[in-house]
Amino acid sequence: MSKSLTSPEWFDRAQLSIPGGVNSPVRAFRSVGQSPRFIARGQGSHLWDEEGCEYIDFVGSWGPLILGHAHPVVQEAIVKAASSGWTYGAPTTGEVELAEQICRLVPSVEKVRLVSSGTEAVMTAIRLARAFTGRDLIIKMDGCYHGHSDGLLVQAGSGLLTNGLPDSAGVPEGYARLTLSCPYNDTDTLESLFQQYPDQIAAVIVEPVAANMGVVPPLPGFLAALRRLTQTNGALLVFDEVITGFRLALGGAQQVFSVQPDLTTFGKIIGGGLPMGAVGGKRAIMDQLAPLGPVYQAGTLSGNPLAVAAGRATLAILEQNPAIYLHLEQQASWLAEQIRSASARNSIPVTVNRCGSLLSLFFCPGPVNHLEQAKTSRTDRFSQFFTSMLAQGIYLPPSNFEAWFLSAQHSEEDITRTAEACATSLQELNSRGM
Ligand code: HOZ
Repeated sequence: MSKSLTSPEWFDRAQLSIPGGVNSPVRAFRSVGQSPRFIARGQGSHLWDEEGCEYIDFVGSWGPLILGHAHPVVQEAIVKAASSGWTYGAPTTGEVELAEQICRLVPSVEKVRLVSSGTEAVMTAIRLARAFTGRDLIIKMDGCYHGHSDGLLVQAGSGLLTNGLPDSAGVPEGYARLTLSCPYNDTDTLESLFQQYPDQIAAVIVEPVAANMGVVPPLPGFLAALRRLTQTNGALLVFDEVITGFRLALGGAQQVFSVQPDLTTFGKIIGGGLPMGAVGGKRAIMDQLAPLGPVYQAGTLSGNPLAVAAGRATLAILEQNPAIYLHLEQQASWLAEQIRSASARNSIPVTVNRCGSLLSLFFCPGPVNHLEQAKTSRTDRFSQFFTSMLAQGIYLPPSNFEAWFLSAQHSEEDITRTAEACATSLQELNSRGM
């Protein structure tokens, strides 16, 4: 029998056939000076790598797994759907029921189009906004990440921020010039952009809770100001709820902060961990989409039956168990408090930002309300912290600028062990004089 490979050996092998050895840059562990763990299995809140090491998982596939790994009800829904075939390129009843479910749960959404990823959802939202308003410019917030389409990589968060890239090669300059960028939580700059470009701005797109430069919640009144300024200036407001949708509440961040956008993009949780995205919003805007209207959008696997089955099962469980949100809130808030007190005990200045079950830790005194403040985090400290946490069996996102995701399966024991590991890691930083 051939000897099984370790994760580093798999990584060496992967780099021969996959650029950088990974199929998405955020998986590469580069910024934390390690090589990625190759995952063999996930169950509930835990992961096992190829070497059989067990971890408490706070990545959760970067957000979709609010119910944890291999939830039996979701698994059964996928298996049942697969037993009838898995793609037809023709409508299915499940798509209609999922669309109805989304429209019911998110009041600003009157119609929804299913696509295969958050990136696609955002591309479609921007195209719709341009067609609907007859304008070309869009405004995005520095440090927000809206997928990897041309035009949305300007001052973007996530892997670009982790790797120190201001934008991406290969995006024509003329195209990037159509994207104006504005600091998050800065209403004055936004107002002046509207003054500078009157009647030219099609949309403002924002993560209502930024979660790709670490977690940065909106300051009181920020989202309401976006709503007011877009309305006054004839632009659309697009909430990218790919991360926050169905995570902060059934109605997403827009429910939590009581601000209704014109368009919303979804991903992650709506597919229950299978590839799925969606764009939804007001009927008059959504009806611009082909085949009704002139805005073209299409996809061979859009509304894929397996993804629809996983998404419907996930949303149904969340809808039937609203206590999940309270549980997540309590677990995450307790963990955040524990990290804050461990940081004080060890004299390592840390800012823990949190919103619901999303949290992240910046190695700076804070506050962290926008990208420039996020960038003051001591990423060298984060790397040490990450390495120590991994050694203690805690699998965090391998970047200082990605959110930690809690799931409904994280037990009290998981959270207590994680808090203890954080305290140990901070103590190690202190004793190394870092
Ligand atoms: N958007 C996620 C990171 N913030 C994960 C997707 C990816 O880039 O792999």
